[in-house]
Amino acid sequence: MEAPSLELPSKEVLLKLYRDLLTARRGEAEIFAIQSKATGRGSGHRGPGEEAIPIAILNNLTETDCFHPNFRTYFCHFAKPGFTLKDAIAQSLGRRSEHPLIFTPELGAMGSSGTLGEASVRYVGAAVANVIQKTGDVTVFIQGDGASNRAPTHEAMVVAAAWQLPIIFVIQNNKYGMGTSWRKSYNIEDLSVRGAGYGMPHETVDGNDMLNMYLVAKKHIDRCRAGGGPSLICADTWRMRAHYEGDAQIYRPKGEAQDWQKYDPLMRYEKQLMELGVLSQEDVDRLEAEVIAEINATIEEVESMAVPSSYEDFMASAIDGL
Ligand SMILES: Cc1ncc(C[n+]2csc(CCOP(=O)(O)OP(=O)(O)O)c2C)c(N)n1
Ligand SMILES: [Mg+2]
Repeated sequence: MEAPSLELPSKEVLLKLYRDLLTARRGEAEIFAIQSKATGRGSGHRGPGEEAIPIAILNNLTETDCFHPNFRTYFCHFAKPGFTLKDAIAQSLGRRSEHPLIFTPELGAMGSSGTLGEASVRYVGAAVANVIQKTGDVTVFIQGDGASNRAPTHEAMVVAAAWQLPIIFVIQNNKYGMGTSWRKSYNIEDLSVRGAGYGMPHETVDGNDMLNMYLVAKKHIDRCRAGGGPSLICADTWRMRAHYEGDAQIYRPKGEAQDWQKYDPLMRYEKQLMELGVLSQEDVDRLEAEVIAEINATIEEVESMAVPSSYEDFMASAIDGL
């Protein structure tokens, strides 16, 4: 693929990306603090530092496009048109949300699986349905570097390329699958080159560079929407935290995560917007206050909602729709 167009998105888009990135970072941290307090210990798979990948993609999708996130950055789903911050917070705090993130077919969330890799074939199915129904919608399927090594993913890519389906596969390469470095899992440097073997355009991008990630995602999504078929993007990032909170990370060189903080997409993007003259320090302070206020107000609203009595109750709006 050729380099993304150097044309800058409008100021409105640049600032929307910043606000979404900030909301994802602060929102996930608030939710984690509440969950830790409730359980008495930190747990969960956290993804700070990886948010620019889904945020860039979601800002290029429509309400009816299909989207599957990597589980680690699930919270970012609020940025998909049709979903809201309240949906993401309600789901994270175990309340019934209007649009369950995991399964709201009318907004392109077609379900997932705790068995990594399995969902890839499901989303190929969604792409087939979009072709048959001539919706013009595209599908973006993100998964981690570890999950991308699984057999269903390969089957999905073979079929997607053979049938030229409107689907984009994205590898969120944070360099680890649990305690195993990608160096021990792959004998290639650039994971995107696998696309050549399937017969689809492929590209590697710095997934911590918000603007470039947005431009690359836009290029592939526009191409796919115009009937150009599938492609594979490898978005490089870093897992800044443990696999799960509490994991002692004995498999990781000391200080590695701290070193990686200098590649933090939020800090980098903030600096870039300031250099472009799009953002001032006053804007940063104002947006920070606005985002925190919005998150706190939404948490308060969600915490006043009843706790579902069963899983069926929790998922009721999705199940009713079937
Ligand atoms: C088929 C399967 N094997 C193993 C697991 C256990 N498991 C959960 S998360 C994980 C690591 C996944 O790594 P990656 O896809 O790179 O995502 P990351 O955690 O880095 O975001 C593993 C092995 C699983 N859920 N499913
Ligand atoms: Mg990984």
